Amino acid sequence: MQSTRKSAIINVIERAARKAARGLARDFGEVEQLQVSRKGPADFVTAADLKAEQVLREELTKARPKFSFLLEEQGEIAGEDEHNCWIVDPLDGTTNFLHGIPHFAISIAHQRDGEIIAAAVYEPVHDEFFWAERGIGAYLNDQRLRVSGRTVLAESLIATGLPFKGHDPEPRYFQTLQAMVQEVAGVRRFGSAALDLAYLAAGRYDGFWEFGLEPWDIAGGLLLVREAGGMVSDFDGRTNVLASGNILASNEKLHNDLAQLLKKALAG
Ligand code: 2AM
Ligand code: CA
Repeated sequence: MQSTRKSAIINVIERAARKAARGLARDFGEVEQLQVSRKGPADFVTAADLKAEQVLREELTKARPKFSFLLEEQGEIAGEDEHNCWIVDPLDGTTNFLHGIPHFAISIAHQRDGEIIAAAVYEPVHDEFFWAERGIGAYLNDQRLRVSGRTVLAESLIATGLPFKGHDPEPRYFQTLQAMVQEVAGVRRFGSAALDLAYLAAGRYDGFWEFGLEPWDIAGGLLLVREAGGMVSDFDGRTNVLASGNILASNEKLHNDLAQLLKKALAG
């Protein structure tokens, strides 16, 4: 298995992610106890999410004091350096976390002049640190990642995200879901877009599509997929998915078939 030495920027990202994850792991242990209380753990989880974001902001600022931020909870924070920005989701898969389901992650991406050039998605429960650097590759811990080699839709496992409460409903989503389930081996909805993309980069899933995601959900994962040899676009084939939030990602061989399937479903 090929391995590589992590660059300074990846080390910065890893240190911050691991520090924030220690707090999240402690809080995740508490969540289970709170399930039985009448109010449930909602406020507790909101506090855990905010705390993790604050740790990430502090750690990343310590290492790169001038960088700007786009944070899920605190929004945009202009730094002295407008060219370099951290795009951070402190807890992707919040609903899983809230219900005591061990499938959530921290996502951190370094964007320079609009391009994501370094990123990581860290899943603390299984200690899976997915990271990528532009032009260098994607890795899980120190193991090189490649997207799957599947070429046939009927054999492919495709991840997605369902519309959820509090978001504008996207009725066309169900047209795409209906078309997809008829053509592929299986569809999975695990509730963390960042991990969906990381798993795709690792060849566990063969494709992923979702409507209306936010930049922090996908900024880290899209570099993982691209550096693992996969393709990321919106449903019209454009590559700036951070702008639309509509995302189709897969290995190169399936991308066209999936794009056609979605196009047909959306037109129908
Ligand atoms: P979050 O956990 O950071 O909120 C899955 O569809 C994606 O949508 C996740 O990455 C998740 O990110 C986001 N999302 C926001 N609210 C959600 C909800 N109520 N249920 C499921 N996902 C939600
Ligand atoms: Ca998220």
